[in-house]
This record gives sequence, C-alpha cells and structure tokens, in this order.
Amino acid sequence: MADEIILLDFWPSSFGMRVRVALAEKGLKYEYREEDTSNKSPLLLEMNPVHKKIPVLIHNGKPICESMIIVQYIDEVWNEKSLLLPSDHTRELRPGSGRTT
Ligand SMILES: N[C@@H](CCC(=O)N[C@@H](CS)C(=O)NCC(=O)O)C(=O)O
Repeated sequence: MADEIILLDFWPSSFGMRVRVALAEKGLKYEYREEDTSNKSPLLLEMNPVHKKIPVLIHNGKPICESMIIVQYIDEVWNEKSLLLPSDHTRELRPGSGRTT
C-alpha cells in the first residue's frame, strides 16, 4: 500500500517551506492542506494539540510536528535518496577529523 502523506501548512510560512523543499527533494507526492492560522482546522488541533502550529506532516495517520523534526523524519524514512542532513553533525568538530580550522 502506498504511503499517505498529508501536509498541514500555510503558504507564506518559511517553516512550511522547509518541509515542502524536503518533500520535493525526496520526490514525494503528498496532499497539501492549506490552514487558516486564525481559524485552525479540527484536524490541526487534533494533530498538534500542544502548540497548534503548522507545519504538521501526517504520515499514514501519524502526526509529526516541528519543521526540523519533520525534515529529520523524512530523511530517516525515505533514506534511499541522498540525505538532506549530515549523518554526523559533530564529525568536523572532533579532534582528528582532518579539519584544520
Ligand atoms: N518551531 C516551529 C514553528 C512553527 C510556526 O511558528 N508556525 C506558525 C506559522 S509560520 C504558526 O503555525 N502560527 C500559528 C500560531 O502560532 O497560532 C517549526 O519549526 O515548525
């Protein structure tokens, strides 16, 4: 069965844009649902009950909130394409990593 991916978003949001770029980079098809942030949908309130903010990615019914967490999630789940984020964030900072500056 194909994955069901829904994005609750608001078009001017740079946080939403971050997620849209990640989905586009991975070539994922998804249903875009525009939210009115001054009149939030029952689905948004159900999927992000604490912060009530967009973007929210709903993957097969499971909500993921916070744009950077969503990008990380996309990278982990659809990992057959090149990674969006570095796999080891601290490598270049460690002694002996080869970095001289
Ligand atoms: N830290 C959050 C920020 C999300 C955020 O601030 N979203 C705004 C739109 S840009 C929002 O939903 N605002 C509605 C509200 O605060 O009620 C993320 O990275 O996803």
